[in-house]
Amino acid sequence: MNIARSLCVALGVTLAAGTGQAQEITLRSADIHPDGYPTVEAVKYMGQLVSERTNGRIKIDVTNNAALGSEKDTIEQTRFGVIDMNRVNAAPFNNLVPQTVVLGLPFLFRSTEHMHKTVDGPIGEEVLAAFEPHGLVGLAFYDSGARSFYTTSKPIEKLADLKGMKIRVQQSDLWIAMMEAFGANATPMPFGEVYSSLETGVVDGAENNWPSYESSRHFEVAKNYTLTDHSLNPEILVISKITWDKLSPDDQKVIKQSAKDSVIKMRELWQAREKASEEKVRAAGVNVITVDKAEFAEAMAPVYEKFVTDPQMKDLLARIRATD
Ligand code: BDP
Repeated sequence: MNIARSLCVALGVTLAAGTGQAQEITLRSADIHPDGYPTVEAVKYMGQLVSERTNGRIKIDVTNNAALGSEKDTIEQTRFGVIDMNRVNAAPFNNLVPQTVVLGLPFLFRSTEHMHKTVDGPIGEEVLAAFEPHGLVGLAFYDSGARSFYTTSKPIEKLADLKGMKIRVQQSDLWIAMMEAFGANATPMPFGEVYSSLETGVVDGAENNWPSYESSRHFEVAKNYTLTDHSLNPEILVISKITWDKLSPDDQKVIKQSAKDSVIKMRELWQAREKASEEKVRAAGVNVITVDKAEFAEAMAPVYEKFVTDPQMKDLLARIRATD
C-alpha cells in the first residue's frame, strides 16, 4: 500500500461531503491482548470518554489479538501513521527511545506505589516526551504488574537453576542483557510465538505477569511459576505523530486528558485481573515457587553498569530512587 493512501486509511478521516461539517475521525489502536484484558478494556474506555467529549465525532477502534502484527511491527506502523495508536509494553520501545530503558531496570521499583509515583510525576512526563523525535507521542502509562519466570520442566528455585536455560525475552537489548546476567540464554521473540516455542522446546521458559501468563495459556505448557518479581516495567500508550499533527489543539487536549483518565480505570481493572489470573492458574495446579529475591537482584549489577552510563540515565535513575 502506498504511504499516502495508508495514512488516509489510518486516520479514518471522513469529511461530510461538501457540507463543511466537522470531521469524523476513527483512530485505530493496536493491542496484542484479547478482549477483556485490562489494556484492551482501558483503551476502549478511553474511546468512550473521547466520544462523549467530542459528541461522537472522534472514536477509537481497538484492534486486539495482534491482528495488526507483533509489537515491534506495529510500533513501526504507528511511526509511519499506518496505525494511529498503540498500546505496547515499554520493552519493545527500548531500542528506539532510550529513556524507556530506565523503567524496565530489574528490581528498580520498590512497590507498585513507587512505580505509580514515578510515572505519574515529572519523570513520567519526561519519558513520554522522549517519544516525539521518534514519530510517536506518548500518552499514558498503564500497569503491567510484576514479571516472574516460568519454565516447562526444570523449576527455578535458585539463581543457579537459570544457568544455561533458554529463556524467551521481549525484543530489547536491555532484556537480553538481563537474561544473560541471570545466567540464562536469552531468546528474543514476539509474544505470539511463545506458546509454541514452549511447547516444542525451542525455549525452556519465559517470564511475564500473572494476567499474561494466564491469558496466553502459557501456564498449560510451562507449569512452574517462580516469583522473582524482577521487573515492574509498565505498558505505554502512544499515538502516531503523523495522526497527532492532523488533530486540532482542542482535539489533542481531549485525547491526552482521556488517556490520562483511562489510567485510573486501568489500575482498577488490573488489580482485579491480577488476582483472578493468579487464582485461575493456581487452581489449574501450577507449581508456584518462592525464592530468595535478593540473590537474583544482586546478579543485576552488570545490567546497571551497561545501561546506566550517560548523565541523563544516571540522573533519571537517581531521581527514581529518590521518589517516595
Ligand atoms: C505482556 C505485555 C505485552 C508484551 C508481553 C510480552 O502486556 O505488551 O508484549 O508481555 O512479554 O505483559 O511480549
